[in-house]
Amino acid sequence: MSGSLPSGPPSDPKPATCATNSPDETATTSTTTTPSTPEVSSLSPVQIPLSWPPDSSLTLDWIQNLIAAFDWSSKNLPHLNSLQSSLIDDCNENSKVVVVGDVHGQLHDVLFLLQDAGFPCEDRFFVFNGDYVDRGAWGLETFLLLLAWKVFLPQRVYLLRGNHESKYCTSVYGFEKEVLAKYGDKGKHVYRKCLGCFEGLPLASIIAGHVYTAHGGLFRSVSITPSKRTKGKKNRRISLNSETKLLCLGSLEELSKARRSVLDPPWEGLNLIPGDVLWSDPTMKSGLSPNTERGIGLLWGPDCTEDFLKKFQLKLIIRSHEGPDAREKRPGLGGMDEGYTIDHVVPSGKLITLFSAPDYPQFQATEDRHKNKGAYIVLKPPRFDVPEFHSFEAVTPRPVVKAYYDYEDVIDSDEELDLASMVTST
Ligand SMILES: [Mn+2]
Repeated sequence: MSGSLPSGPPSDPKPATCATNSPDETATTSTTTTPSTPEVSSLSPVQIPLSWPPDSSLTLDWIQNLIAAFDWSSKNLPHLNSLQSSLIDDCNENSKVVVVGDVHGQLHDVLFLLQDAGFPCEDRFFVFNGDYVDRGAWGLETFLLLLAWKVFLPQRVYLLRGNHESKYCTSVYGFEKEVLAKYGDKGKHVYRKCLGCFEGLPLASIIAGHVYTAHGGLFRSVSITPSKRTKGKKNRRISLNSETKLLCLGSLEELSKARRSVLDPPWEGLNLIPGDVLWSDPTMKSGLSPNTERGIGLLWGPDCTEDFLKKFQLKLIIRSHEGPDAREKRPGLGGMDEGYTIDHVVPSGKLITLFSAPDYPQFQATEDRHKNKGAYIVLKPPRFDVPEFHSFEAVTPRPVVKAYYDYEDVIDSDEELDLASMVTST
């Protein structure tokens, strides 16, 4: 990527294909895997610096080299510290869909997950549910690797947006500083390019017509209704459902019309759907209410899950966004020890929270770690609506590096969006 580097790891070619990467086909519906350090560094000779193929046609070899180069570099180079939805409807009887939750810059765990689930290929789709960067020290490598997979197999790899794919979050939780540290005088340019990518990421996906996935979850209706009292043009007022006491669930049509190209989703005004989709959380209390803990987005109850599933003939909602630290403060909802929770079970289906960063967060101020597992979900034909959970432990040891943010100060502040800071930073 920059500069010339010493020779890479020893050559030990071991070509990987879909077939050799397949997980155990006899896996039960819930498995736990204890990873050793992945063997990616021995996959092939590493070519560093990396260069974009002259004709822009990526190959499996190029991706393998990218994986090996990132893995090797993270362990051997000195650490620098200074729907809008995607409709995934071409699944067939041979397809599997792997859904992945928050990964937060934990590159080695992502490399393990890709090997354990098997690489994306003709018969294996991937839907990543956002929060690729921040907190962990390898957000840039993680995001670039996933982007490379997206470019290589655009119809098989789907990268949805998380709330951390924003200007505000990346300026507080480390990703901006990470990019500036890793790219030096080109850092600002690279960071701006990353923000441009974030703005373009889709907000949600519908898998095989049955499964809705989004980082935070459900969202409000923002349909504009003319006030009954005002018929004259002069006094014509609009009242938003969102600003009255009547918060109503939004429709997939409204989601598809929402303007997603915002550096930071607004928490007020007309364009509220992106903020809801990226920041909302489920609760056991009925109804829709403002998510006052976070300062943006909504809380929705089991009745809303049922309404949404039923109205759009869905069976499953898979969302992410809450790790073990967040779940400690959510009475009534399950803990994140296994990397997933089943939050709502209603007549039409289920709501699941999926979190794929094991032993999260990478940097913690206390010795008392959550030691949570991460998980990914595999959906299989014919209906793709019965989740098969795969839990996994963190890859150890992690390379020892310093954080790119002051984690002792902001460790809990993901709970509250600092609106004042957001105003000044945009
Ligand atoms: Mn999140």
